[in-house]
Parts: sequence; C-alpha cells; structure tokens
Amino acid sequence: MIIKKAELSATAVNKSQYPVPDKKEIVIAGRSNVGKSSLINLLLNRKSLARVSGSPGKTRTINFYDVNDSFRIVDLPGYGYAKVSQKISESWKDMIEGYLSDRPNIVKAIQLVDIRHIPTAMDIMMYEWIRHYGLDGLVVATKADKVSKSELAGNINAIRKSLKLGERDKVIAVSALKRTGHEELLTALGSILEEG
Ligand SMILES: Nc1nc2c(ncn2[C@@H]2O[C@H](COP(=O)(O)OP(=O)(O)O)[C@@H](O)[C@H]2O)c(=O)[nH]1
Ligand SMILES: [Mg+2]
Repeated sequence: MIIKKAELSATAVNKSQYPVPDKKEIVIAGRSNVGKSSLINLLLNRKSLARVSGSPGKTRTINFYDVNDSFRIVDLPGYGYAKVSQKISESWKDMIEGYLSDRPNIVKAIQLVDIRHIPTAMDIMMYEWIRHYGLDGLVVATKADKVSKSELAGNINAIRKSLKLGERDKVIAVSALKRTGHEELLTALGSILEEG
C-alpha cells in the first residue's frame, strides 16, 4: 500500500464530532506513551502529523486521520497514566466504549503494547474489549529498538500468552525510530482493508 495523502479530519470528545461513517476505520489503542502517535506518523510517512508527547496522558480526544481519501486511522486516547484522576478515567472509558460500540465502519483495532514489558492489566482489559467487538487479531509491539535480537522472540511470546492470542493472530514488532516492521504493518493494513 502506498500512502499518498494523509490529513487530520476530526478531533472528537463526543459522538456529534465524529466524521460521517463513510470510510473504513482502523483503530489504534494502547496506554499513554506506548508510541501510538509515533506509529501513526511512521505509517503515514509524516514527521509530526500526530503529536508525539513528552508528557504522557495528554491526549483526551479521538483523532481521525483520513488516508488516501479512502480509509481512516483513528487514534484513541491513551489509558493507564497514573496521574489522571478517577473522573477522567471514567470519561475515558465512556469515550472509548461509546466509540467502539456504535461505529459499524470499524474494521480492525490494533492493540499496541511495549515490547519490553508484559502487558498491563489495562492492556489486557483493552484487548478484551477489542475481542468483544470482534476487532481483534493484530497486536503491535512498539519500541522494538529497545530490546536485543535475542530478547525479541521471548518478549513476543510473553505478550502472546498474556493477551491469550491464537495462532492466527499477528504480533508485529515495530520501531518508529528505526522503521523496523514498517513494511509488514503496511501489508497487514492492506489485507485488512481488502477483507474488512
Ligand atoms: N526508542 C523508541 N522510542 C519511541 C518509539 N516510539 C515512540 N517512542 C517514544 O515514546 C514516547 C511516547 O511516544 P508517543 O508516540 O507520543 O506515544 P503515545 O502517547 O502512545 O501517542 C516519545 O518520547 C517517543 O519518542 C520507538 O519505536 N522507539
Ligand atoms: Mg499520542
């Protein structure tokens, strides 16, 4: 797949701000700071279309990126940032469930987890939601440049186990820094869009 055009088409906190559901949407989910914005910039070949944040927990909006005028990449607000209040995490939950439960044009949700760590309880919960909505099957292990080649397979296995992935589910190790996994991910997106 070749990315010819990418633009931010909407930033939403509630349903009235979503764009009309006229294009397939691929969702990016993960805790704050896991590398969602960096992955989007890598995928869409743009240095700073999605804002990469030094201070985690800031993105409290759902960001819709139109790609090639034909599909969307949707950046969900990150979870698991310790310093956010109970109230904000309730509204986060409502925002994410509200979007996932009532959006027929979503074709896949890509779960991001940090390749260095066992998925957190919230990663597992997020992936359970994704599975519940039938959008599971693709996990990206981010920051692949931070582990050695010898650690890589073991870490991916641990991620597979804790998210209870099946044989057909994919885990792609990606480094936004080194561009590792970029082609493989684009290919996966291409097949998702063909099938979905
Ligand atoms: N080494 C390394 N750092 C990364 C990678 N992806 C993201 N980061 C860093 O992780 C931090 C959070 O990234 P960001 O994309 O804003 O995460 P988000 O909160 O999930 O959107 C930033 O400091 C990024 O530079 C990667 O592949 N390798
Ligand atoms: Mg972000």
